[in-house]
Amino acid sequence: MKPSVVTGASLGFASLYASLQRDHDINQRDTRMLSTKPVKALSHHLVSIYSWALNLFFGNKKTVKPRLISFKLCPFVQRAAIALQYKTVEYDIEYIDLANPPEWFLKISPLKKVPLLLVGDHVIFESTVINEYIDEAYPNKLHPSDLILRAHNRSWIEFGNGCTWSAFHLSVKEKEEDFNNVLDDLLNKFDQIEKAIGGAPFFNGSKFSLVDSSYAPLFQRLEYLNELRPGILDKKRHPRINAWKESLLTLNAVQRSAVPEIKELYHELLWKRQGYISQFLDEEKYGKKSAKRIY
Ligand SMILES: N[C@@H](CCC(=O)N[C@@H](CS)C(=O)NCC(=O)O)C(=O)O
Repeated sequence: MKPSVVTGASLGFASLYASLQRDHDINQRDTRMLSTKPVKALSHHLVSIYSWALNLFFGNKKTVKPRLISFKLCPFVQRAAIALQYKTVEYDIEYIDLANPPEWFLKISPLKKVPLLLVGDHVIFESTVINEYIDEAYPNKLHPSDLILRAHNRSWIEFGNGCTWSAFHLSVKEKEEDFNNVLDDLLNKFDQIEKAIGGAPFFNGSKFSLVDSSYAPLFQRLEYLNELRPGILDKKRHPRINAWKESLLTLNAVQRSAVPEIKELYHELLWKRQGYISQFLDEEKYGKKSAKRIY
């Protein structure tokens, strides 16, 4: 069902529910009013049903197709693509080159960063906010309905932001010692996540959530780094994280969330970044290094 229809239906039912609740409260407080109540209540309900039906049939049926502004290698964009894919939302995607960002992008992106989600004239930025929007706008909720569990999920998504930055630092640190310090820090963070995982195959157990969409791009990059320089993913130290990673990386929504040549592009990016890790790439394949670049 389209978001506008869902919104219309929800508004109608919410208003009907509020009206019934109000009547119930009034009836509880003042039984003297009962004689006039049924007529008033019925008219309230008819108005609610009528406005819901109007919304349903004549409301904004032309749902805007969201447009995701992306850079092919950005893990933060990929979080949004996973949420959209998992919910089977129709969306457009536009790739920009962060080494040479277009003028129109710099004008509309407040932080000059991807992802952006364009919804009509609105520009939504920051991956966690974008994913909250996607979850609220489209059916099949990914956030848990339980209030405290939802807050718990949000906390671990925030924690995952720091881990995603650690993966970035692993790709740029030039000295082995600095690389190892970042890795130690990441593995200590993983010790905490290991204890926070609530089940299998996903973070909360059987139901896929926004925590899963937040960590999958990180795990994908760590997998690539670990293939080059083993010791980043440690099954003995973090068995639950590694099982979680396996479940996520085989998921259709995750596989469709990035371009098919992502691994090759990621290797090229590592080469451009000239970090310690780039020495494990095949030098003959990439040729002479030019000046260090981040994108
Ligand atoms: N906190 C942001 C981080 C986004 C971010 O750092 N994106 C990078 C690409 S992965 C970017 O656009 N960098 C451009 C720049 O820093 O100039 C989010 O979660 O959306």
